[in-house]
Amino acid sequence: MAVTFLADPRLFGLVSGSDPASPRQRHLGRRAFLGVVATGVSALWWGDAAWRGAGKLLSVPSSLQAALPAPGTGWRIYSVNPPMPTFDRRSWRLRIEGLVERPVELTYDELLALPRSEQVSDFHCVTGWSVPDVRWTGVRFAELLAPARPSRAARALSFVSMERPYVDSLTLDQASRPDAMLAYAMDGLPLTRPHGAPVRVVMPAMYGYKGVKWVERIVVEDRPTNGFWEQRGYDRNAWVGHSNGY
Ligand SMILES: Nc1nc2c(c(=O)[nH]1)N[C@H]1C(S)=C(S)[C@@H](COP(=O)(O)O)O[C@H]1N2
Ligand SMILES: [Mo]
Repeated sequence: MAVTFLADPRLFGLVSGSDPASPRQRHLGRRAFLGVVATGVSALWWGDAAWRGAGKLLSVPSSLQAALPAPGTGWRIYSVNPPMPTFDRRSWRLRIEGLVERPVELTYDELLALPRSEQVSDFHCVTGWSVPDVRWTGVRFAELLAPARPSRAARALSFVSMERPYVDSLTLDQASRPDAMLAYAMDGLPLTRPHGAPVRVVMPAMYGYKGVKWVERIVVEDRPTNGFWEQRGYDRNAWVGHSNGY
């Protein structure tokens, strides 16, 4: 495989800092967010004019999420429970379990040996920033799941991050979209630690919180369950432009 593990110099300096920040939210169900907004609205530290103009603004306690700008890239690095997980190529395994005939454990090299897909898609965070034309390389979920042989009752996938307690899910239909994948490279380089090394979920039609970083386990289930942000009021079906983050 052509992929080698290189540090991305654009992001290298970001790993050590961890200024906590509180992304603001608009148009979210008030009741669902009562717990979250209890700490009140804090400063929008990255100063996005579009957001200052938004009417109803809610905040998330800084203890729930750290954000770092990645200068020049358009990305902001999110993590709910710093420090970010570290990836050890030798000991890392991706486990696929749950409603399967054969639970599977893949090494990083085995993952890279699976049929590879590539795509260019836009990325949208529900807090209002986007990154156009991200080139992702990885494995389609159908290819990834085939060896585990999901049972007839299988309807959904839960993605469990090495970063506890971050988790999210997709229905099998959603995961079967031609632009959904488990990605191990971004813009031609292996995923960096801030972006979720070694693998993250890519679901361009939905907001970024569906894209679990530092994935270590995929659980096949009979129904989707609420992910980290969904337990805090965001829509599980996070369609860009058609969910409560819109
Ligand atoms: N494990 C984990 N995955 C995560 C998050 C997180 O905090 N922890 N944040 C999500 C959100 S809200 C967004 S917008 C993207 C941000 O991706 P980035 O940090 O690579 O910019 O990651 C998503 N995946
Ligand atoms: Mo996000």
